[in-house]
Amino acid sequence: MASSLTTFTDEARIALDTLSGRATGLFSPSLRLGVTGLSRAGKTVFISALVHNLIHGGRLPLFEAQKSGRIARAFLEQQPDDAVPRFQYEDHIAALVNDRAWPDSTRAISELRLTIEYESASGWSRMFSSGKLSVDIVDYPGEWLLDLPLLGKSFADFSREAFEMAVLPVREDLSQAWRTLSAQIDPNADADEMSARRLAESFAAYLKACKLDERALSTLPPGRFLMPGDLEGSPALTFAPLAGLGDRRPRPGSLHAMMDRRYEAYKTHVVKPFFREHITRLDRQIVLIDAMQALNAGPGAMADLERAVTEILSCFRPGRGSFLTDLFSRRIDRILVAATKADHLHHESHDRLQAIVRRLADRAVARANFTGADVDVVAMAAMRATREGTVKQGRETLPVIIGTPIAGEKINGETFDGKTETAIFPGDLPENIDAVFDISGPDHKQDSVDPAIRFVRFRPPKLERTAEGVTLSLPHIRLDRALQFLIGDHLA
Ligand SMILES: Nc1nc2c(ncn2[C@@H]2O[C@H](COP(=O)(O)OP(=O)(O)OP(=O)(O)O)[C@@H](O)[C@H]2O)c(=O)[nH]1
Ligand SMILES: [Mg+2]
Repeated sequence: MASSLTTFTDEARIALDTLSGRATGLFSPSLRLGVTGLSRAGKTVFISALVHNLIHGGRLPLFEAQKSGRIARAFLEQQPDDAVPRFQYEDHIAALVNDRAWPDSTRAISELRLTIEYESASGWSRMFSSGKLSVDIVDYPGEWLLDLPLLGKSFADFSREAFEMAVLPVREDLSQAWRTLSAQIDPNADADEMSARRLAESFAAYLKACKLDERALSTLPPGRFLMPGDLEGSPALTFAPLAGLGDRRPRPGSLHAMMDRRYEAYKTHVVKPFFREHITRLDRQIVLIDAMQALNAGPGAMADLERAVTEILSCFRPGRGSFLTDLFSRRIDRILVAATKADHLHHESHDRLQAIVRRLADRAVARANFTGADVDVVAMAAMRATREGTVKQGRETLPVIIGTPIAGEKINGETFDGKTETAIFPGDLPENIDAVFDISGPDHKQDSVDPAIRFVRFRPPKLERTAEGVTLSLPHIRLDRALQFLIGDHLA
């Protein structure tokens, strides 16, 4: 009797907490926005530009609340999660604005709370809402997300797939050293730390080589082998797939048993907590992709990118029967797949880039075990590093983009010094989208076919300043469209 009474009061208290939590939520609603993408996709620049444009009232004509003057102010507040590193907004903006340098690579998760005070468009909503929305922006590596499918795989499955992927033509040479080492080691031999470490290091070196390869291969798990965060060197990261395991159960004390246990530890202590604590709490998600780099590298790289996007999408809204479904506490209802760096193309090609991303996303949605979220696409530049112009060549007038290439960048044998503004004819994206995806067509890097687009990296733009020395808003392409899709409806 007594114990059931305690249970009752506990439950009541929890229910009450939830209720009051809801009530506070009502007065200051929050929206968790996940920002992901493989490394160098443009996450840090996107978040910095988004926050700067909102705080400083940047030019955002497609962001309805801003355009109609309903945003009173936007400001940074303390983030709700004390254990997650803060997104270092001020440092990134200082690099972009003062040094005209791109921010450093960020290798782990971070978070920032941006609060927007606004006036509702309708009188009805004005009466019932606080006119305040906190957006919790969470930046995390896409590589970590690609680990989620591991939750449904045994060590034997993981090993088999790793070896299958390793002998694909695009990876065969890169995986050679690891496969050779692996062939010399007997999984059934006694466990020994040195063999485990040598295998793990060799396997990680192969994954890193894929990442650096100019064929722009996207990523294979485990993601922490590429982005260890603070786990570098821990036993949960000291494992590697083993060859020829079949369905054999590991002999206790063997290398096989040791690797199997560490793989399971990786899932339990790394993958699952990350998914539960971060992914399942998201409301909205943007997936940034570096389509420019993949396009430049050819259809093989596009296919690889498509595979990565498929896997990423299937993690967000797992369909019925997926082992991931049970873990979700909230539902992501909108996902934006965004190709950044559109400022490398003349605006005439922006719609083509967007059409290519749409095709990629559609195919990924169709293939992923995925239900129920709105997926939209955009070709954008979070920070526009170029302007447009024309150059006369004989009788022809060519559309060009003008910017300052980063020191050391090369085009047609010319090396840039990082100071000189240069006009570049970027080339056009093909009108026929199929060509971009056609794996049987020429792969630019393998044949010596000229790439469709010429790709140099530019420095961030020189910003105009007012007479008082205040920098004007950061230039962008379609950042406002992205914002409208991601948070616009919450400010209606
Ligand atoms: N021209 C142009 N370049 C961009 C833009 N966004 C990102 N870049 C380039 O892409 C690089 C990577 O951008 P980041 O924002 O640091 O990418 P990230 O996804 O945070 O990368 P990691 O932190 O390494 O995972 C930058 O250093 C720039 O060279 C953009 O809008 N325009
Ligand atoms: Mg980053």
